[in-house]
Amino acid sequence: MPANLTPQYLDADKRFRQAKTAAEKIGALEDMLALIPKHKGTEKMQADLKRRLSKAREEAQKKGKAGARGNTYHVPREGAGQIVLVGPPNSGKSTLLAMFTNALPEVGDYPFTTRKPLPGMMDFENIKIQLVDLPPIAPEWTEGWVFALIRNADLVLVLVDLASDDVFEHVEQIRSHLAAHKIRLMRQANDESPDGGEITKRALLVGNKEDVEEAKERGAFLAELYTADFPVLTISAASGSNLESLRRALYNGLGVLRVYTKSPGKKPEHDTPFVLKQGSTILDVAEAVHKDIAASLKFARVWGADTFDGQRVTRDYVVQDGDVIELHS
Ligand SMILES: Nc1nc2c(ncn2[C@@H]2O[C@H](COP(=O)(O)OP(=O)(O)OP(=O)(O)O)[C@@H](O)[C@H]2O)c(=O)[nH]1
Ligand SMILES: [Mg+2]
Repeated sequence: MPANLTPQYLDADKRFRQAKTAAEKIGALEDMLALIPKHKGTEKMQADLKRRLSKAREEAQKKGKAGARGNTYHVPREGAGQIVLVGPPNSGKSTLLAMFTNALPEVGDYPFTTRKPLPGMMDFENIKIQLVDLPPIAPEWTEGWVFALIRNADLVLVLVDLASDDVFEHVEQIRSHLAAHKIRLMRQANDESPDGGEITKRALLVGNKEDVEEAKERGAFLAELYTADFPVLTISAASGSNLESLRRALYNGLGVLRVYTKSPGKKPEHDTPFVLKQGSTILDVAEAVHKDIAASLKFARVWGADTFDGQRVTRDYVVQDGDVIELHS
């Protein structure tokens, strides 16, 4: 089976071969592992990458803690998707993480409070979504591993500070800073169409601190300027205003859907949805349940918005959010 390696993967592979420091090597390997197409034909390569990554990490550790730490971090994905909090210093990223999750980040009234990534799990209805707080993106200095984590995420939440006069400049700085690291933020990402190694990432633009008096007008202007490029929201992480809209917007931004399985004659498992990418088929659902079920799948019955109750469909039927599915093998 051909591996069908994408240009992004090949770009990461090139970065690995050109890497001079342990941190660069680890970052490139992490990207390769994230970008390699996940199918049977690449299983050996995936295993090989994992082995090389753990060896590179071990070597970095051996070279002394000071050298190894601070160079690279990896946050394993959990839940329905991974969303990174990206913004200029002091915009309220850590405050937002503390509001949405049980994580206890340090919050400070000064820039560069956050030094390393901190994940937390946010509830959304019957699923959990992972948020990852990051150090700020600043023209002066941002460590390379921050970009590796952004590349690896499913959605980028750009959080800017509406209490700052420079809020519009900050949006542009972040976009150009990420572009310099070959990450382009878009409303809808297309993983398959990189230009010169550039990857596109789904993003949401959020103006924080709308409780501050001068922030109101800036918030309206932010929406006017950027709605063509991203979904734009304004919130106050500290006072909690508009956070429920943001929670939903984050779920929508992930580009996923929830389906429920049931056995014949039984009720659907409404507490435990399967979370899949939009555009997934019955076969993808079966694979998520168990590969043996996928292998022997004959047809399915669907109860959903686009079907009549219990409609019989084939394995390539594209499922919709909320569908209840009975797999027959
Ligand atoms: N008025 C107001 N202040 C806020 C709001 N959200 C955060 N702050 C304050 O803004 C300051 C910075 O908050 P943090 O959450 O530490 O900001 P950060 O983006 O994580 O900062 P770095 O880690 O330095 O990048 C703190 O003093 C917060 O209390 C808000 O909605 N309204
Ligand atoms: Mg912080």
